[in-house]
Amino acid sequence: MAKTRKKEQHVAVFGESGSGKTVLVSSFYGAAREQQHGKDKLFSIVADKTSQGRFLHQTYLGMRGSAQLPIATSHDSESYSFSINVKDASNRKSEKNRPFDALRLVWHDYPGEWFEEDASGTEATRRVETFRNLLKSDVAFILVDGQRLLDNSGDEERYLKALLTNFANGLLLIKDDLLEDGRPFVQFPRIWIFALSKADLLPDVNVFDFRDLLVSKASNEIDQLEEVLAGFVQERQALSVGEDFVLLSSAKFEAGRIEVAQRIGLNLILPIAAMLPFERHVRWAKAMNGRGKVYKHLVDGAGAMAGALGGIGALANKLNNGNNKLVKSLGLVLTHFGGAIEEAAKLFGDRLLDANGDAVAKEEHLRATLTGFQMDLASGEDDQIFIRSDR
Ligand SMILES: Nc1nc2c(ncn2[C@@H]2O[C@H](COP(=O)(O)OP(=O)(O)O)[C@@H](O)[C@H]2O)c(=O)[nH]1
Ligand SMILES: [Mg+2]
Repeated sequence: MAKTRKKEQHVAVFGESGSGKTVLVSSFYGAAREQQHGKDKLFSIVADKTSQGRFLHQTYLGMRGSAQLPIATSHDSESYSFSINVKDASNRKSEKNRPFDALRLVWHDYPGEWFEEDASGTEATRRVETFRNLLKSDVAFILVDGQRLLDNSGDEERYLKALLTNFANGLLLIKDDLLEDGRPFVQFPRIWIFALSKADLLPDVNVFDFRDLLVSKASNEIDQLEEVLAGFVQERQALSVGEDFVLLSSAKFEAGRIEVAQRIGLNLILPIAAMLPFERHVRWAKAMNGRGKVYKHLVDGAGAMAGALGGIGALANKLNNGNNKLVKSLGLVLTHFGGAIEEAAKLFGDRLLDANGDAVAKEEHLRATLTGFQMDLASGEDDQIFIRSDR
């Protein structure tokens, strides 16, 4: 059997202890387990480590069956790896030219205590090591705890300012250890999304209200955070901090009951991880004057995705089939295939529906999955649970 080639997407989830990180990943995985037998499901989500998968599934079932909450595991950073396997087509030919066969989502949790408490010795070393994983992520979520907003109702700035300031300070503290010889990174999360966790507690708040709350109560702190993050990257114009927003709720929590079927925004996590960097990177690369390392980095991933979306045909697929010998010429990809990559990154409306329908009809399951993700993002926007930056 041919080896499955996976395109890896890492995401980082930052949140204070109790802000909902463990419940979120459990609910994400548990929901995937419940849906995997659907006949028209194009893909399945499987934990790469079976014991970890069982733990998440068990946590989910505990919530579903007996309203049991996961045991708090503060202070530990966890990484979870999931394979998103696309269903085999009955007609294998339809999948022959795809640049990759499956996706892998690697989900890194970063506990907020890391930003509130100083560490020293081996603990400090361990933290820096764990933060190195962060560098692989394109997208980072900063969780804003809906419960804490409720607790500070009318005075939300107290919580928001503290949250963002701690976070920015924590990043500054490890900056020197993280940056080798002080040189900013080419690869580092460049999309920082504010996510309202436990959104079920604030049923009247849509994503625009959430954004407006952050901007009106904590815009200085957002600016500061952006400044700090800009200090980590080369080409700071290729950075979005607090321009994308999403509402998340892992379940509806009531006294003695947890309605796991009532979720908000969890179905957007995978589309955000897979598709948001693609369209953003293409836009940034296009706006760049130079053709330096950052440009190459951005275009590298984008080319493969555009190929999978069927945007640029077999030649570009060859360029991007993971054959690094050819990566050198990737800088040329945007120049030569620029229009087509951009098209693929900007598919929306009727054209997106058509592309998805076409992929489904031809049993191009990877393309159908990815265009489906783009449709999910569009629905998220329509439903006012997701705002995507238009810069
Ligand atoms: N209302 C509501 N409560 C949640 C949600 N997610 C988590 N919680 C509550 O927050 C607590 C802490 O969640 P947990 O995932 O353990 O937080 P972590 O410390 O960030 O991993 C849980 O025990 C739940 O009571 C949610 O989506 N909605
Ligand atoms: Mg936890």
